[in-house]
Amino acid sequence: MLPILLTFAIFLPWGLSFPVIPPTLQDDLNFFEDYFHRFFFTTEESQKYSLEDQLRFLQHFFRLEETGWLDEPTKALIRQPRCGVPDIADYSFFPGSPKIERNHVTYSIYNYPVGMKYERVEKIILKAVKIWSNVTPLKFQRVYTERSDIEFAFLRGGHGDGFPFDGKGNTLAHAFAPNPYYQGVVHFDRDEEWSYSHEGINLFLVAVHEIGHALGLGHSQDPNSIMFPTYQYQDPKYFRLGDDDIKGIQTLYYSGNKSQRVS
Ligand code: TQI
Ligand code: CA
Ligand code: ZN
Ligand code: ZN
Repeated sequence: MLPILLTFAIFLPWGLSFPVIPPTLQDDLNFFEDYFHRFFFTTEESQKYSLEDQLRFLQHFFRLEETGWLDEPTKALIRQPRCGVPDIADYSFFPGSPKIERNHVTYSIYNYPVGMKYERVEKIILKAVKIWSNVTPLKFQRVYTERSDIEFAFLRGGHGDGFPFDGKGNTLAHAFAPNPYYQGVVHFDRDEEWSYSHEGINLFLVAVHEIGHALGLGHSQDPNSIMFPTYQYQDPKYFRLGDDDIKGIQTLYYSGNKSQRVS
């Protein structure tokens, strides 16, 4: 009899303080899903992936250990305060508002897409970084060394970073959020039909969008923003950032204080 009583005595307090489904877990999962839709895929897109895959995606993206679990470091990351930006703003940042911590930013170009002259690709990337340096304290410099702050590359299929490209169509490119420990990258899917014009996919427009990500901007809800998550052709000759893009990037880079603490 004694062992049974003992078991009871030990488990009773636990039974009282933890209901069958811990409400905090459900909260955390809901929070994660909202968060994921906000920063990564749309609700529709994420139905293609299991929760575990989404967690791995997020963990890879932020260079956390890829457990596929909503573990403590991951919970801490998604619960990080989202700076003091009011909800009326359409732009978004990555959690913790990471940004490039130097004003002098070097970039390199690893290779070029098929069918485009390299001089023109160089000009397009230069023009795309200028779009952002015009409205920030950042100065970009093209370098030919292996170590650069941002590397541009045109890669096909699986290319070693855990985010394989998918052939012509669908995913066009990706960029990682700024991280003090890793080189920034902007990868373009080599299988896309990259172009200077309205045919195929306009390289300049996608480059501006991806550089926005590489500098720390997430997607914007404002359809006039280049960070809006759908591709819409416009003539690069007359391209201007949306007001929302400018507000977003300036909030990030003119915040004065390095550490973006919220009261
Ligand atoms: N590539 C996605 C993108 O850059 C990858 C991605 C999804 C992403 N969510 C992210 C990257 C959050 C950083 C942060 O948006 S994409 C467009 C647009 C893509 C899409 O291939 O779908 C552009 C790449 F906006 F046109 F839809 C570039 Cl411009
Ligand atoms: Ca593709
Ligand atoms: Zn990649
Ligand atoms: Zn994007």
